[in-house]
Amino acid sequence: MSPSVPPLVLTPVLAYVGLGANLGEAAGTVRRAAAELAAVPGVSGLRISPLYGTAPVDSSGPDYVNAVAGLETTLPPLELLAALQAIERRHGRERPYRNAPRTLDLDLLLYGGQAIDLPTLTVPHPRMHERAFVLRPLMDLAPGLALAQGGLAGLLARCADQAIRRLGNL
Ligand code: PH2
Ligand code: MG
Ligand code: MG
Repeated sequence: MSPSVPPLVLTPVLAYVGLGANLGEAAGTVRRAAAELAAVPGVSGLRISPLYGTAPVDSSGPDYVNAVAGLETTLPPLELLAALQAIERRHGRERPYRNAPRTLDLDLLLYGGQAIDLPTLTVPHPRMHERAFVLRPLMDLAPGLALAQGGLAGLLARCADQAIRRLGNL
């Protein structure tokens, strides 16, 4: 008899993804991107925050539409990143220069409690703690969450100069 191989069961990781768009039909793009992300093999239980209209931060062009998605995933971080970039490309994302206006930006914000420091991926996202367009929708999904820099409400209070308004539920 051959030795039995135990079934490989991967424990899903709770990850958060930031969605942003400020070119084209931004709200529709964010909605479609969330649906595409929910359908990625290895992703389940996606929850999406309300959509927010936000003034560009260190960026230019029209106001952004932003949201945050929480999901369970069995994909390793770089595979999840590759899936996000594939969705960005499908929506015509171009990268002419840093922080250029974009049809779609999908940022891996948090991957469980892991700290990742690779040439192509830094998690937690290095600027998320100072951006209302991330903190506000993240608070809708995970009000009790704390980052290394502090709780979401306290961090958000420090971003009072960043214009943000709720557009409605997805
Ligand atoms: N993304 C950036 C830079 N600035 N500003 C807003 N309001 N929303 C964004 O998603 C955003 C930004 C870089 O990815
Ligand atoms: Mg970004
Ligand atoms: Mg990005």
